[in-house]
Amino acid sequence: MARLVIVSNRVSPLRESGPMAGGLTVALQEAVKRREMLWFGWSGETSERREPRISTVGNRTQALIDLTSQEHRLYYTGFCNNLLWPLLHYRFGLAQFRRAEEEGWRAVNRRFAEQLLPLLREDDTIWIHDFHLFPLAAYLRELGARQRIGFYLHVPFPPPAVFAALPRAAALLRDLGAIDLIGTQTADDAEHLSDALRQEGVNTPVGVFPVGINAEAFARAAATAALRKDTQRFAESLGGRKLIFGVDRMDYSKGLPQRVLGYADLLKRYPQHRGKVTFLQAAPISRGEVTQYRLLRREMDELVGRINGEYAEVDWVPLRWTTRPIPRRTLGGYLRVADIALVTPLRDGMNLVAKEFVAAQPPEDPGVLILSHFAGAAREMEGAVKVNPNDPDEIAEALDIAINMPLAERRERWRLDYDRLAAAGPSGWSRSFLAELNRAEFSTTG
Ligand code: ADQ
Repeated sequence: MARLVIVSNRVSPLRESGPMAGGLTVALQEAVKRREMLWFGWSGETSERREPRISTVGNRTQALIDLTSQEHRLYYTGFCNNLLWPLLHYRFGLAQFRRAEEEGWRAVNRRFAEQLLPLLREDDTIWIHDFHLFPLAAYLRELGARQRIGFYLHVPFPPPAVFAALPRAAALLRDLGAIDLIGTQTADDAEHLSDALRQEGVNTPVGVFPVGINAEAFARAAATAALRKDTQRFAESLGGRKLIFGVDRMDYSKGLPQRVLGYADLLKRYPQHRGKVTFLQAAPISRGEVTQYRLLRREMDELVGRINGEYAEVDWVPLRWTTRPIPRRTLGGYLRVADIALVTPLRDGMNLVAKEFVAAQPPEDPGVLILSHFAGAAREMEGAVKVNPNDPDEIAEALDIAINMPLAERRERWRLDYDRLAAAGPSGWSRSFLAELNRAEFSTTG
């Protein structure tokens, strides 16, 4: 089998097994398990060093490059986080465009291409990940790369009229013509992207490949984690109350303020639940160098303080709030202990937490998933209670329904979603993408 070359902004630690944090690396873990592969990307460090650091464990090689602090500011903080992220999540009101950042972003993509090229073999299959690296395939082709190149977009793609707000959007779309197959999370994303490409006369095929998880392995790990001392101590601290659980990167796409306001509405409109539930929201700080993220943190700190101030009893804290990351082996245990998962992004490519919650639940007494219509996962999770995440009242009503839901209905809903997750198999997503890429017409090399 040909070697697989993965290129992504960040690269997960070089380990042969064991779970890793972060949506993209979690998703890719299964893809790279047995195959010979090279993973190329940014080390996460800034320095003036140019040469990649190359290391190998078993059949996995990784090549990491440092960014200079200027590259980091223009490419990562600037163009990726201040512009593309909000734009792709339908929030162009938050997007800040600066031409110097666009140029810095292109320069880093060109540098990725130049430094990756000498590491390539003729029969490699190249798989590029996410919006950070939109123009990379075009630069690789410019330098003469003739390998098959796939691209996967982990985040949503908005309707073409929204995307057109981006200066030089047309040039970016034409760059995607260098790719042999593009994958998206949902049919909507694929349709939007295909329409935008068609308007520029670009014919790259776009297919739908929803990211999944290894449901059976996650279920086993969660069952083990639930027996650990820290999970047990946490479960005891709930004092028999129902646990509502939210866990996200601290990001404005995740709908956190609306979510805690929804919980406050529950306590106000359904006072019978006061003292009977605890809501734990974990949201580790992410992209702290971006102003919007700092503002969100302040807003959340204030909101949580106000809600607790209003509803707490001397022996009951309604809302537990932590901005510290939860170790992955513990997280599975918390997801198992939770009675309700509150997953309410305003926009999300997929959302793996929704899938992890379903996988972690005990089949004999499963909890309820409350899920935003605007997460890619909503297309697949038919058993979830769906909400419009913009409406705190609707979130409160969904919480009341979930708290009161009879066991038989919980089982029925959970079974529907778990079976679907498990049916995809441990590496269904990457396998189906790579198989399709293999079949894709090899237009670029003729
Ligand atoms: P993310 O935006 O990072 O991913 P998500 O899909 O939910 O979002 O993945 C987050 C991962 O990190 C999950 O595996 C979760 O368990 C873990 N995680 C989240 N909060 C954590 C915490 N407090 N402590 C420890 N672990 C935590 C991007 C896209 C998504 C898409 C994925 C994969 O934005 O829409 O689903 O890529 O394609």
